[in-house]
Amino acid sequence: QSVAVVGAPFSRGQKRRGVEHGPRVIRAAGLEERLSNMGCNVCDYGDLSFTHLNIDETYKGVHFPRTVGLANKVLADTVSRAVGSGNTCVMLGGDHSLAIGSVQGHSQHCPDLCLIWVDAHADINTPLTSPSGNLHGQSVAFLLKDLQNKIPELPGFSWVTPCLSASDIVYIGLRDVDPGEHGILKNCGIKFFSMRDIDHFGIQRVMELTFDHLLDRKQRPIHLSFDIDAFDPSLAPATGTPVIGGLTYREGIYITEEIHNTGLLSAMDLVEVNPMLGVSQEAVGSTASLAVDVIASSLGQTREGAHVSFDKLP
Ligand code: DIR
Ligand code: MN
Ligand code: MN
Ligand code: MN
Repeated sequence: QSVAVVGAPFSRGQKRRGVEHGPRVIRAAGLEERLSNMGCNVCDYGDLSFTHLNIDETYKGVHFPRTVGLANKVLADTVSRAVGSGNTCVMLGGDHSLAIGSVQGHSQHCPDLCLIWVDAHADINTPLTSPSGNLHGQSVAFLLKDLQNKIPELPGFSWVTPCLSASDIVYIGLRDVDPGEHGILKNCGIKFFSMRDIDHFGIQRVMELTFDHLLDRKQRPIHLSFDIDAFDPSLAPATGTPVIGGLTYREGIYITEEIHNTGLLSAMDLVEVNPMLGVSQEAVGSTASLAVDVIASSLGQTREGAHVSFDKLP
């Protein structure tokens, strides 16, 4: 299979610098060699260059709306091109506001896509419910048709057209949800599996229920948006908003193995790796290497092993 890697060194969707170096450390952890060794045909789109506008005043409490809007437009065009050329697109963030452009660009070629959002956070605040004003905590709100009458028009966002219905989304791993977000999830009837639900059902049942919800009526392309802070901070320390009590390594990899096994993964994001927040070189290295494992597993690396045909054995 053909895989496009798109680096998105961008951090204005939140306040901590450093997450713009995510693509560099994920590449340095050996991403492309891993994918090539698995038999993927890797097409590297390089790192996008984003414009940081000098004048970008906070608007209705939202920080850097024009800069975030413009960066996401550039990303959307690139993801659209990558998917349109027949690739599975892998976007390396950068902060999670980049999912706006990634999902939007993906939906240009796959209008019936569904979204699996693996994260400690729901990222579904509107500009008016956001406690922080950070756009990385609002990405899903801009993509949801059901929420448009609750969202003020932001400068830089006029090109965004919401492409998802509430029933097209499943969350996995939630454990830090703001009151406004919880109201939106409940009110729109969005399917979510919090860490408590994973404790209750087990990850195997959670994945069955996820696919029942998204794929029961028809097969459709999957967009996986994976925030590294879904993992427990002991596994992914180098990230901006760690929350105790996260996914184990085995739960995280089970999620991506199951997504691969559907054969429907069409684009994915791996976001919020911030090498400036690791307390040591090892902390950064293990977080980046975990990111590589998540991507490789999403694209077909298995724990049970793989083989070439038996008659080619020496
Ligand atoms: C919080 C934090 N819900 C916010 N969100 C984060 O700012 O809206 N998302 N950290 O990854
Ligand atoms: Mn997130
Ligand atoms: Mn998060
Ligand atoms: Mn396969």
